[in-house]
Amino acid sequence: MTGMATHIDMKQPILDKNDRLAEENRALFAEKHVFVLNILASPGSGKTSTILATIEALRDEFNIAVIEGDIASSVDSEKIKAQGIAAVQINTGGACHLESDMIKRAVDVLDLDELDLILLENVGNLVCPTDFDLGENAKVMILSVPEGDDKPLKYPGVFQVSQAVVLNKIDTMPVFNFDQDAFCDHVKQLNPNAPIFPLSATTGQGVEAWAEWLAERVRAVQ
Ligand SMILES: Nc1nc2c(ncn2[C@@H]2O[C@H](COP(=O)(O)OP(=O)(O)O)[C@@H](O)[C@H]2O)c(=O)[nH]1
Ligand SMILES: [Mg+2]
Repeated sequence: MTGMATHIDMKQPILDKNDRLAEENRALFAEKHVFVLNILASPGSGKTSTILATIEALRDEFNIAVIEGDIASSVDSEKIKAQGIAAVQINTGGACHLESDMIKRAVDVLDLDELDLILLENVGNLVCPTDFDLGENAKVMILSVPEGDDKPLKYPGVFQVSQAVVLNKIDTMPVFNFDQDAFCDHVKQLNPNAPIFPLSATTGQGVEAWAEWLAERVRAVQ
């Protein structure tokens, strides 16, 4: 029997189930005319800060809710609620990404008839969330200046699946050796069509252009 190998693919059945439920989510979001943005990034890159800045830029035009994915705690959803925005916290209890059944349960507690936009903060991780379709309208990734300009070379998948790339913390550029031209070149090689939005979630610089890109897409599903 030498040379015989049995290959059991554990990943595929999980993805099949995930993709089926993602399609159900997508159909529900389309029926309710709500745009869902899946935000992928490392821990500390500024997902919550960018979500808060985006809310401030768009809350006059759209009704917005947030779904927060974390391994543990409700720290982020409390920050969102403090701004008067509906927020649902998902605790994955260890899993390094959100799956579509978690989103299905989270949107159950939101009034989709009243919403135009749901911002989804995925678990901080540049690898695991990449493979999981949640039924979202778009994936966007955030890379922050302190993480370094080489990250597209090391984590190509997340840059390839994203429809846009936010480069956050540009206010810290003077204290990090971040080569923005090299970063943009790496991103363009992986994903020529994704626009790159350099911004600072804390100073607000560059937020307007990013928010307008998103607003155009939200308007298109109304
Ligand atoms: N200087 C600077 N700090 C930022 C910026 N955005 C976020 N931060 C800080 O980075 C840390 C992590 O931000 P947070 O939004 O919680 O990141 P998350 O873990 O990706 O949700 C916090 O201390 C933020 O204040 C930015 O644009 N500039
Ligand atoms: Mg956060």
